[in-house]
Amino acid sequence: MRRLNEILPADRVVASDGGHFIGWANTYFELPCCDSITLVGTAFQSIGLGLPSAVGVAAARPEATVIAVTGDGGGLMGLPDLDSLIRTATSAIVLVFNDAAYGAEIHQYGSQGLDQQVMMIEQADFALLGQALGARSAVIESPGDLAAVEAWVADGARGTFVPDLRISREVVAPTSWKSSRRRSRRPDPGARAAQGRSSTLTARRSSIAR
Ligand SMILES: Cc1ncc(C[n+]2csc(CCOP(=O)(O)OP(=O)(O)O)c2C)c(N)n1
Ligand SMILES: [Mg+2]
Repeated sequence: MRRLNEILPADRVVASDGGHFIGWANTYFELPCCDSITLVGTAFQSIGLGLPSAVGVAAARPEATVIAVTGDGGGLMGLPDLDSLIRTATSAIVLVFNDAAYGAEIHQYGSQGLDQQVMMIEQADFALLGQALGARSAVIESPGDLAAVEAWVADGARGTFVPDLRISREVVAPTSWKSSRRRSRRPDPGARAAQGRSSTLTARRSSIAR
């Protein structure tokens, strides 16, 4: 995410689905202004709305690069609007946090002993899906693979790029219910401050030129 923050155009606006990944964009991305991010998954408590919302954001802010953030679960639910985004956006990138699972369920409920089988998703290839619909795309398995995103930005960041971010299910976000419960049992002021920073809307004014 730090590397993507460096790579992506400074004039950016984020539309985020809900899921275990929910804290990453607002933690790591510098944003031009307080209205540069919409956490639609949080607002509606429903997954699957990230991609449709990105279509609206792209229509409203055609001069900016839209950063759509979704999981593989929510991304598959909103898949028809990946097509809408690719057909209509001037500049968009779809960050798919692909852990082949409903990760939030695993970390909240699977970790308490519930059967995780129903929380798994067969690995979907969002790079292929994006390509089939007319986007540029790449499977990203390590930071070095982000060179494909750099190349898209170097070409003017036009149209839509779909980086299929193959992530580990083992990494538990500090914003997750499980880790915040653990912290509340063993208070750690430093971690609490970090959680507060990442779980609130931290769309900070930054020195990024608009
Ligand atoms: C319509 C709907 N169904 C189910 C849920 C419960 N739910 C919240 S997060 C989540 C998992 C989302 O999976 P994914 O999009 O892959 O993101 P991940 O948690 O794996 O990062 C689910 C099923 C919900 N909020 N809305
Ligand atoms: Mg997932």
